[in-house]
Amino acid sequence: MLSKLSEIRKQFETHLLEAKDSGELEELRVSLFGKNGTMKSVLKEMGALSVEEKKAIGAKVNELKDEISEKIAAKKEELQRMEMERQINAVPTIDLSIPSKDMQGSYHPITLVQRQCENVFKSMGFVVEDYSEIVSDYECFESLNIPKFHPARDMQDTYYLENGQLLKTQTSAAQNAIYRKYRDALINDGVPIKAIFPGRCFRNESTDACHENTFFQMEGIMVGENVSIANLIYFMKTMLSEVFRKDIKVRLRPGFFPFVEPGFELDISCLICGGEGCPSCKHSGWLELCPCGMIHPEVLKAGGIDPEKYTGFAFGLGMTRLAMMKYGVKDIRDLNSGNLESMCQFTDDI
Ligand code: FA5
Repeated sequence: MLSKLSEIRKQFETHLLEAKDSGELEELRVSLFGKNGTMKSVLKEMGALSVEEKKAIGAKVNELKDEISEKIAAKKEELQRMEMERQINAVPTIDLSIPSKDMQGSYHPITLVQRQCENVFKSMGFVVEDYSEIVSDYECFESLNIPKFHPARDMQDTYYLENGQLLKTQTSAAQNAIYRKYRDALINDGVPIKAIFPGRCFRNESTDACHENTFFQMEGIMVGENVSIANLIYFMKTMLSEVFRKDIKVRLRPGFFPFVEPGFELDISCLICGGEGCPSCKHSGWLELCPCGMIHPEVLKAGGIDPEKYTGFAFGLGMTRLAMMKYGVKDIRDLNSGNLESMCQFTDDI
């Protein structure tokens, strides 16, 4: 019996070495442990042995069974690894630097208007700042003179995170940090703060042709001595004429935002319908594009700037709507659709 077990071991070792894939390995396993397998016949033969012999031989049989099972498992892993390597090596090398024949990339319309606005403001001495999409309640609301009970904080509008932070609802959320970053240069060296900060905003709103729950704004601020509404109007006019490069009709009307006083709404005559009224402008002929105003003294104070000495303006340009108007996109939702065919048709100077 013992010589039979050692013969089985020898045969197994040979076949194990020969197994080239998991199919052959499985065949080997079945030939040993299957219903009519070698190990089964050994167990049957053990019936004829004495009790003492059964004890001694049984231990040897179990030892061999464990040894074979372990070796099969190890071989299986090795074969699977080799198979994976074979598959990886079979993938042809792709040179990602070769331009595609079928499709040439292009900038998204929002990127185009963002770059155009950035260029205009950079040429007028503004710095471009990047800011986090996740902000605190203080940054988005409190530092902006938006009290605890203000509806903008409502769960209906704001996406709150479990840790108490939130997805910024407006690029104004960066104002406080920017004041703090540049106030020393303003106070000590008299350098006015001039910054724009484009970014993605999130609001839990139902969508329509001119509202999305994810959209882009570009905030702009200027703070210094004697900064006035005249400066604000000058920069707004320059930005719009450089971006549109044609005459467009705008209107300025009073608007309320807790962080500016006075506050204005800058509307643009709808370029989709020529001011006649259509779904893109909610049939009013006008589209709210860039609310703005003179920065509220409390907001300057929160940023560590003395409102008795310094004044400033701020604006919050709706970049997604600007892209709609500039490129004649009738429905704002198309801009987030991921439809490459329609989004790749816009080429423009940036
Ligand atoms: C604000 O977000 C203020 N933070 C703007 C501001 C900044 C005012 C500085 C004064 C001083 P409002 O919620 O109106 O304001 O949004 C500003 C612009 O963002 C709108 O005019 C519009 O163009 C765009 N916008 C707002 N909500 C959406 C939306 N759901 N989908 C697309 N664009 C939107």
